[in-house]
Amino acid sequence: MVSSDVRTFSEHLKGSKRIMALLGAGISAASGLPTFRGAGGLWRSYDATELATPEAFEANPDLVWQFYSYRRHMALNAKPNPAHYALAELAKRNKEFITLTQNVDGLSQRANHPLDQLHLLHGNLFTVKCTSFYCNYFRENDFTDPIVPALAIPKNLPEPPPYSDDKTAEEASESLQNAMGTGEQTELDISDERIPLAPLERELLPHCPECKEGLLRPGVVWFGEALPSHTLDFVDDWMKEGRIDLMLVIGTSSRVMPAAGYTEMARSKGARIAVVNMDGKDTGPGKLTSQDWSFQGDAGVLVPEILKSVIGEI
Ligand code: BJW
Repeated sequence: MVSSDVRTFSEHLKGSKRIMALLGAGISAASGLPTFRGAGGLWRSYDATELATPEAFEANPDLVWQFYSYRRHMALNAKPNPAHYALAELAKRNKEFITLTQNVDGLSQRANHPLDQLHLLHGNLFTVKCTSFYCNYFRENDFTDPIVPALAIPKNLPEPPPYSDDKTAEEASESLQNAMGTGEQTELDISDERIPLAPLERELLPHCPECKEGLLRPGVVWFGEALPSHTLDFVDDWMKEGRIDLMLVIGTSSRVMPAAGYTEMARSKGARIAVVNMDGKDTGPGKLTSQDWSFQGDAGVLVPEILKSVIGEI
């Protein structure tokens, strides 16, 4: 039977050198970012994974950009949580620990996770690249929000004061300006399908500054696209280098390949597996054994707790 005993896990962790972690959207749930397949996995009426395809972008670039503009905005306004900091601390103390993240939100980077030990399997929301076949333009670390004015998240403007017979148009306009200046302007939640979204003309979407023709797209890996070859090669080489002591699988439904396949590959190199997940059934493609651990609950709470014997208090 799979264990949930922190004491035996801590003993194994203290003796482990070559450790690999696979992260998924659940680690950022405690930072307020929605996952793909759980609650919040719907964006407007769309399954979030339906928008993460080249076909969706081809058919509806404005909708897909609105989805990603919203995600960029959410990620920029979120903060790393104790799980991101705990893994960053483990990486600083153990140079043989590598993390493979499927997340594109930049929260591990913002927790100062050493970058040479953090490998992005599915790209980054803050990279953009040209979609033109002939152009290789890309830009990293673009944190402009909104990336173009047309993709701004609309504000919830106060009701305009009604025109009345005793007000001129100028007076009415002035009092509207005043109301907008002083009133609380909250952002609209554009994931809510009741909020109308205007279709955007193609020319208002981000365009390539180099070839001037291609649309820019988010630098993430969509279904059917290859993961970055330098990352896959690095992971393959690292795995071949020797026995693996421990594999941490944190906040992922382990449904998406090839990422999910790393857990069983690590097992075949000797690793014992520790899963941290809100859902006790999301334990990966293989079966956990009595040598493994499953910790059910919020990664934001559990990850610092299970790593405490090595990293101390976060
Ligand atoms: C908590 C929590 C809390 C909640 N605390 N836990 C082999 C077999 C079958 C199919 C394939 C195969 N190989 C390839 C495929 C096809 C496909 C695939 O895997 N399909 C499956 C769905 C069947 N794979 C691909 O297409 C990949 N490409 C590829 O293989 O290319 C081959 C190729 C080679 C050469 C040339 C061309 C092609 C690409 C996959 C790309 C995935 N992209 C996305 C979008 C990224 C951009 C974006 O963010 O928008 O990546 S889809 C989405 O899923 C995203 C995620 O990174 C990924 C994984 O999701 P994740 O992180 O696991 O999230 P959830 O929501 O699923 O789970 C959250 C978990 O957290 C749950 O378990 C919760 O319980 C838990 N949780 N709160 C702890 N507080």
